Amino acid sequence: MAEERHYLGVDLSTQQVKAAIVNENLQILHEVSVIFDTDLPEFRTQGGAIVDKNDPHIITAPVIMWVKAFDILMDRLVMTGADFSKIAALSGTAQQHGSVYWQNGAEDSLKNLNPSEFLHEQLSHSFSVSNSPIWMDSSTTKQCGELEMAVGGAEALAKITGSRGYERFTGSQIAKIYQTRPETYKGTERISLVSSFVGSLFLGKIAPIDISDGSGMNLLDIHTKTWHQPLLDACAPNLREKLGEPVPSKSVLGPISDYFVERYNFSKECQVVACTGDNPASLVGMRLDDGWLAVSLGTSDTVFLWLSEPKQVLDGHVLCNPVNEEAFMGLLCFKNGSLTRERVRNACAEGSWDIFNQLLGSTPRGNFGNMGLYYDVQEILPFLKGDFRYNKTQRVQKFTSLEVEVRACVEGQFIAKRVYAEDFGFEVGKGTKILATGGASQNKALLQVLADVFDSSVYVQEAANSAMLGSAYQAKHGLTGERYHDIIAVLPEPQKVCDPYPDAQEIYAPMTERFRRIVNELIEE
Ligand code: XUL
Repeated sequence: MAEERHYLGVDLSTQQVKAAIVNENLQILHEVSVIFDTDLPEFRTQGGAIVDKNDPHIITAPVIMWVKAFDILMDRLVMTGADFSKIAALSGTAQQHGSVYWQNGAEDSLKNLNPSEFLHEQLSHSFSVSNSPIWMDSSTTKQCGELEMAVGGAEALAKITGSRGYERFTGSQIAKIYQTRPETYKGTERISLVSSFVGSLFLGKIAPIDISDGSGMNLLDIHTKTWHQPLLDACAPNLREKLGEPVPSKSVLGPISDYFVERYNFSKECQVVACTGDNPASLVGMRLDDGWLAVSLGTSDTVFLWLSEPKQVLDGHVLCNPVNEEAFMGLLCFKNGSLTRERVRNACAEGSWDIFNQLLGSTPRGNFGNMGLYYDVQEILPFLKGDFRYNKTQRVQKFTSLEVEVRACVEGQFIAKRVYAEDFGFEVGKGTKILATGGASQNKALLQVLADVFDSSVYVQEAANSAMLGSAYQAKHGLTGERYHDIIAVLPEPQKVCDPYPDAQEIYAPMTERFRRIVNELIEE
């Protein structure tokens, strides 16, 4: 019967909720999605979010919209002919950092769901905060400062939790709710992350938070994998009880609730595996491993690293690794990705990628000593905005040719990634491999520069919906207890697209050092 076992993965992301059922070989059998703005227009979200009219820093999403989307999602899976009785295990993933506040008595409602009614009808009074703060919120600068102070500063907080205080992280969000709405906080039975909220719906009781998504809260000690009591105390009283104890990411939480058994014909034996954040789940979906670095080239560029040691950095995030409890993952978010590349393409290459690639190919590696940093919007890494151009010796207003500008943009973006990846302990050119994903990973000319800057071979693989698929793989991983490597071995190998040129390190090692010096000078200015 082993070949009959299927696995379900659900991803509650910012704009939509998606689900896929895979077979034992991790091939997709069914895939559906519900888009919040268009499938649930009554909630009037934009991109799944609501920006506060009076304060644009406050960004939320209606929790009951997520529940309603869940009802629709299940019905859409039914319509595709999904046979839920074959699902041996399921797991979920969600946008990181957002929080869900369960009203006193909510767990009773979850335990006693009537299978002939929708979830949203039965859970409409289960939430003490109807609009959940999500990762786009940036209204908690004050509370971030308080959390940092509680442990002796930003560096100390980063050392304990893997990140300095970030507004979107859940600890400061909970602190703000406690400070501004103490009665609401008091009336809250439990607090979930969006991922553990997904798990709770399937489990029919409040699911624990997993350690990987838990490390996006500024509350978890990533070394001991337990809550850090002084940080809990700095947020709000009795927080430990409301959060529950965190669990390893591949924990089996228990069987699916009777609601799903009776309403959708799930097997009573179907197990729920802990749900996690979308970035940890993507690491699983991209089948990242030791020695690999994944670069996602999209609207914003994201770098994922597998870390054996929790390297302390002030910029970027260290999260507990979702597949190996001993390991960690590094996460770097760069806001200026595709849109900046497109701006330079439009200015220099008549809006054509072909011309852009020809210009890139007509300049040598190292760009005759020219370097550029281009930030259309306030960049996180480094914290700069504007264009900064340098020739061999000094800062200049303009470059002498369009091709120099094109290469400066691409090299500058990739050198920045190398700098911050090195801060995480990533050693280039030591047999390390780069996995390129996202829209721009189709462009081989860009990938050649990536290979040279990192002195590493670059690979690509089909990685669409990596978080959703990662959660389906994690369901199998959790249930079977098989080694992660064995589970993912059935997936097609990533394809190598470029090797670095032999002189790559000679050229880019000094440029990386120069980039560091330039950034330090600009930041001091
Ligand atoms: C990561 C982050 C985002 C969300 C998006 O720190 O805030 O990537 O997880 O869903």
